[in-house]
Amino acid sequence: MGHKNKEMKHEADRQIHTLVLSDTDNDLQSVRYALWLVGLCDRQGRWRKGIRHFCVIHTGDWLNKFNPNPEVLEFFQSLQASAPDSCSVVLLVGNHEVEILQRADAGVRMRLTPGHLAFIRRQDVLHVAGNILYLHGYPTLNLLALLLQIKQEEGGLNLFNERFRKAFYEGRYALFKNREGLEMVGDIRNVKQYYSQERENGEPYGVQISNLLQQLEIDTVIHGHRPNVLIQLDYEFYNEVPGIRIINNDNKASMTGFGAAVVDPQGYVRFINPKAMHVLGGEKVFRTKICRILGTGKAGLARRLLAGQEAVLAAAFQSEC
Ligand SMILES: [Mn+2]
Repeated sequence: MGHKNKEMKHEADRQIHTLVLSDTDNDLQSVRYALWLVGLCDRQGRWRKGIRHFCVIHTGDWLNKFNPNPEVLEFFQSLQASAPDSCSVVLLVGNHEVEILQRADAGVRMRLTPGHLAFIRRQDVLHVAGNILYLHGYPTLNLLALLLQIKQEEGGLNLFNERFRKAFYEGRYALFKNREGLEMVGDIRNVKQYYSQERENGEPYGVQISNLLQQLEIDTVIHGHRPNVLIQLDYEFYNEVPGIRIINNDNKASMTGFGAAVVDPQGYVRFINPKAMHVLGGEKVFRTKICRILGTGKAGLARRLLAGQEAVLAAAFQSEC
């Protein structure tokens, strides 16, 4: 890629707003609601006309692991396929999706067809945009060491996703069949203990992970997997993984009604949840404000909120949510 193209691509990256959903666990209602609330879709979950430069990322566990609902899978499939130009839908696999594939592989009967399972296998394990890493659970040493190796080989993220697919879905390294597979998507049993344990040189895993992330030029991790009551958790494990902002976006949306994070083109993160809505004065006001920030409001999908107003709203979001 030439220098000019690179710059243009960078420019395009910066204009993209991102909606992050997590752990919706077969619950379509909370997904449709969040998509409507930010002005991306109508009530039925169909893209509104005129939407540009938006990325929807689901950090995994879109399905229930014991009873995956084909309708839910097909909804995401169609959201992805019908995304307008300059928009995309990234569906990351969580441990639910991995476990569904494992169970199907073991011959367990479920409502998903081979076509549905093939759709899951085509989705990615992680996503990097700018200085943000999106994945289902917590970054592990294995995952980051592999990423760094690929980066040093000038392979880029596509190669990683390709490698992951081969390793897990084609069973090449047999990771798919055991616990290591789930650890790759960040499903660690005791995270605090994991980040606190020391390597042979006496350095805790968390510090090593922080170093690896910095070498990868990543300073923010957005993930789900571990439920929080009502609101998202910001600066999680900041003592254990210093210098890295880890955002846990799982606010148990299927129980609380809705939850999401919005990342603006400058990398500023806002949280959307029932508490934020309450603080800001209810659904109508909340939706209007969000849509104005995102440029998805009725007043014209092109116009953006004045800088001063945005700062006020940003402060409210930060202190309360
Ligand atoms: Mn999970």
